[in-house]
Amino acid sequence: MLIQSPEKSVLKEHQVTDESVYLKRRQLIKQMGFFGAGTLLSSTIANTTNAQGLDFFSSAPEKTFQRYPLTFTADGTNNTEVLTPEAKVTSHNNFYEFGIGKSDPVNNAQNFNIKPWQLTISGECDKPYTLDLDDLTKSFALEERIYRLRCVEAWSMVIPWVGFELSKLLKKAQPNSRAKYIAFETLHDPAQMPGQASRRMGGGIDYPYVEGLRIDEAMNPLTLMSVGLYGKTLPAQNGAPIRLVVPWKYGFKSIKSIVAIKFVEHPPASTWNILAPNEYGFYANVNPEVDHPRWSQASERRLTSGGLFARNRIDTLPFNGYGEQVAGLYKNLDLRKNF
Ligand SMILES: Nc1nc2c(c(=O)[nH]1)N[C@H]1C(S)=C(S)[C@@H](COP(=O)(O)O)O[C@H]1N2
Ligand SMILES: [Mo]
Repeated sequence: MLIQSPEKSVLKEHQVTDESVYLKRRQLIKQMGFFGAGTLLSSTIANTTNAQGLDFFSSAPEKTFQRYPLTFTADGTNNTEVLTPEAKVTSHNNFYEFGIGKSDPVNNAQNFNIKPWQLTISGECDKPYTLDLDDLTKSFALEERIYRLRCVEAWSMVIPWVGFELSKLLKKAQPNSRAKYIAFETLHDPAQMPGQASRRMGGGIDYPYVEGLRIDEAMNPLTLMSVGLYGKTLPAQNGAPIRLVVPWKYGFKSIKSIVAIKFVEHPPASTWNILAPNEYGFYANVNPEVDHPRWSQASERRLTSGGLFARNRIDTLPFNGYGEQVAGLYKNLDLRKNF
């Protein structure tokens, strides 16, 4: 397996042009007195401190977050990435458990109760285990990584996630030789998730939402378990308390509100593949050369702070711009057949 350090994808702090939005927010939070002891960001940003008011993180043993910035776009120009404003990231969502409209999740998930939470890691491994809510942020050192998120619907965002590498969680369970794939499952709780209680609201999906990765994809250093964004606990609509982020794949692979991770021998089912196998494959690698049957994947609308009439149409990059880190995983695969 090809492993390259995430440092390879470094985009320097100052190259994220709209960081001012982010920094001003942090400054504001600081002034509001939410920050207590501990270092939130290490290097280039002046030290701010961890949020006392946000017990999710203040209880984490590792208070030093690192920034893992982006690659440049492949054309090699001095193009710079713009962070999608937090308000956009947390109000324009796909989370069909809370409704199929883009603003349904933010409107319908506000009372989502994540206590208690249990994430079980099981299947083909020697040391299955369970993480409670507190463990999700305490068990592994948290990092900040800025990743592009490219939805199969041809829009994209740039999001500063907080989380840890999935590989750390997986290795702790000591997978055995039959562990070839990882199966993920979202919480099933129709009493809390109106989209699970009504087929109309939930888009006709048979819940729980499930997803899967090959084990080498899951072990890739880019693959993140996210417990936060913009330096704070993950909002319900973004998949609280813990979700997957696979930046080189279409967004639907990045399954939210996960309760089960299982090592399995055979390719696991994935929700959108079950629903429309000719439109959504198991791999779902971002690929500008393979169109969706109903629309082009050659370009995307980047959601930024631009107004209603901002065009923000950009070319879509192979593997969403992460080819250097992940193309090797697919050397022997026909990416047209395995879309
Ligand atoms: N459980 C679950 N996970 C999900 C979805 C969903 O409907 N249910 N939508 C997916 C899709 S299509 C996308 S684009 C991303 C969106 O993540 P965001 O709302 O945090 O931007 O979540 C993915 N994870
Ligand atoms: Mo998506």
